[in-house]
Amino acid sequence: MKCISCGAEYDNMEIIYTCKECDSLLEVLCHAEVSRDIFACRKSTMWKYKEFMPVDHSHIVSLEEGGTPFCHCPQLGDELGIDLYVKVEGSNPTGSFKDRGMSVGITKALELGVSTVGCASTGNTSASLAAYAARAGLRCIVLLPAGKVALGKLAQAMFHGAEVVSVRGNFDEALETITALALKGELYLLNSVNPFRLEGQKSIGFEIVDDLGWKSPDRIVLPVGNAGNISAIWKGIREFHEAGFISDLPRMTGIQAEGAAPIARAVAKGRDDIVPVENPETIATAIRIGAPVSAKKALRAIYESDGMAETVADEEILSAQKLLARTEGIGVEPASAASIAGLIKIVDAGKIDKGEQIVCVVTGHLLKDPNTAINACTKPVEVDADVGALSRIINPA
Ligand code: AN7
Repeated sequence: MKCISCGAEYDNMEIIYTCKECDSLLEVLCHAEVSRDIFACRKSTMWKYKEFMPVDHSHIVSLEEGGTPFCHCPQLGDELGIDLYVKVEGSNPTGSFKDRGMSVGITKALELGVSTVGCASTGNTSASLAAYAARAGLRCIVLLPAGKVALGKLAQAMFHGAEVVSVRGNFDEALETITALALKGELYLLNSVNPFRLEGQKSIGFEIVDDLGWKSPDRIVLPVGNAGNISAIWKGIREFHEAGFISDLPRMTGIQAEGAAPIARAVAKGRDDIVPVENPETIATAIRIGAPVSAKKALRAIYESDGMAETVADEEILSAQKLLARTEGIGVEPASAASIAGLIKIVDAGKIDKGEQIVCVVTGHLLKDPNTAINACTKPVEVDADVGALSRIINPA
């Protein structure tokens, strides 16, 4: 592992989350001498790219995550004047992209011989960690901001047997608390500050360029909360570029909710650090985060790739969520729809070229947050089981 700021290096078997010299973020160094042809005959999971997964391969903990649908979206794309693809991360085993990070993270936990894992979470991280910890037979502790976690995610964390603790406070406060516990050695922290999480999530970048026939799209657009995923995807893309598998690079475009947008605000000012948002608020509870841990890596990804960041209002998120569901049949949770909402906003503002090939990463499944989905619709009409009555309802006039 290497510090992204001062370059200090650490052994991969050391349990450490930030640099001991300067407290900055760590990344796992990864380099593989292989030909991309070896991937072709393998099963379509993220372990297809196992040479680029720097953990012990003798006891991989996997639910066959990755290999998610890569849907061309011509209806919505034509409307926007672009060539649009959507990477559907809701199709992972627990319904979000977090499974990629947890497969590597829990494999690493076994390699290190720890017995207890934990995280703070806006929901999806806890759902995923609970499932993978169950599979590995590890004790699992999750801290959730009280009253601010979507129902499906809470159900998953509880049902997979995690010890769920509701914290009076927001995600940032919960993360600070559990990090302190991890530093005391009471559990192995599997939030995305743990660089092994990002090693799994970088496979989204691998799959996108593989799906496109070893070509980079012009742009990758995704929601940004704690900022791990945008950092991970950029790391993956750069690794495949350095390996010579692709010759071009995408522009990384991060979308945040208006009420929780420290990274977008930093980019707007051209800064390379953030001012945390004290009381983040958005209907997209997954990205209701004010002090993104991986901000430094995310800003680097955006600037290095000549990308951009944008903010979207809750109403824009909800209308994009419905639009994607009703024009393309793809159901995503509100945070994921932020990528579509942001894309629409930057197209409308003329900030991107017509005809660009764009991949939106939609990070979590619609069913994660059933309450928001139901509240966005009108109540079903109730009718007796009678043909005449039903006829009058479907053909009023
Ligand atoms: C659906 O579960 O932070 O920028 O604790 O669930 O890598 O944080 C979730 C984040 C986007 C943001 N979309 O990704 C958690 C958590 C969905 C998410 C994000 C999350 P990052």
